[in-house]
Amino acid sequence: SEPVAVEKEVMQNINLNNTLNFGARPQVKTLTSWNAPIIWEGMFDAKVYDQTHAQIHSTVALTVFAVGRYLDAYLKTFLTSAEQHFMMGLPVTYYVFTDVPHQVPEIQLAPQRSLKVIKVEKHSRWQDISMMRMKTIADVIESEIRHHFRYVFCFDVDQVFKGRFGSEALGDSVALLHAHYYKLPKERYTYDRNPKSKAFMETGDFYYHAAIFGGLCESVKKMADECYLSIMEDKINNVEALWHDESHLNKYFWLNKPSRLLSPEYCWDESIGDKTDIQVTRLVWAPKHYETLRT
Ligand code: 2GW
Ligand code: MN
Repeated sequence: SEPVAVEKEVMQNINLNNTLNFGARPQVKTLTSWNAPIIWEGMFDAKVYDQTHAQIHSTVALTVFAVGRYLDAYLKTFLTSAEQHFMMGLPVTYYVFTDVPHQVPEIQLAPQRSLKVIKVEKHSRWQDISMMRMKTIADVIESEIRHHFRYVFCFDVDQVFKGRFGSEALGDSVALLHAHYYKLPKERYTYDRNPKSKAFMETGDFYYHAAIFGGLCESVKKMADECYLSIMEDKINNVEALWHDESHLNKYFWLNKPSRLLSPEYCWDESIGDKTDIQVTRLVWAPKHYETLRT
């Protein structure tokens, strides 16, 4: 049946079964002002989520870009760790985008899981490597992913799965709270502040991290399309948003509220000293080697 209807049914059942316990984490915010849940460890019953999504045959595509030196530096660890922790029990296909397809490592995949390599160009500016992902993601959802998968999740490659990253993360439109900003006052959010950019915003709800976003194919397609359009309009006007695609993503989610938010447990930076809220690290930032990778 129609995907959006199916999704509503799933989420309704899950909420009816009362499996999101908003009071389980009194020290952190678990609900937004527009009533979207913010997922923290302890709030959900993993079994109920997994069973429900298995019953309605949820399927997930994961997109990841490994262009240039990022392939050797990060891809193998990203994929092998995803095989241990990402959406276990559900059919998953990895879409790896790279300029060097023959260098994609051989990974042992569990049953019902597969990997597809798609060749992309290597843009000469790293800002474009990052921003142009929006265009590629939109195109591949349209031409392929939406025909085979209900959900699509888009990841930076410079990270490692360490714990369950499961079906509780699935939702209509999913955004991630940035580990460095979730505790800071709004004045310190690094939104784009240049009125000439399409990403310009004066205030917002949260500071979202572009390292992970996802949702139903049609939601992610719409988001990627809009971000790409804004990025191109900026190029015509000779401006670039402060944090590139991430600035545009923040603007998009300000105007189009996500239906589900992931806590920083879903993308933690281990160099952050204050870990009091983090009961489980599901994914962590890989060490950066800017000197060697960004030259
Ligand atoms: C990126 C920056 C500098 C040099 C190289 C690259 C690069 C990025 C590259 O050579 N090859 C490549 O495949 N990428 C892809 O773009 C890769 O998937 C990587 O994870 C992603 C974003 O670049 P990254 O991870 O170095 O940037 P971060 O961790 O600072 O990312 C945040 O800000 C970015 C915009 O500046 C994006 O919004 C990103 O989604 C954010 O997490
Ligand atoms: Mn990154």
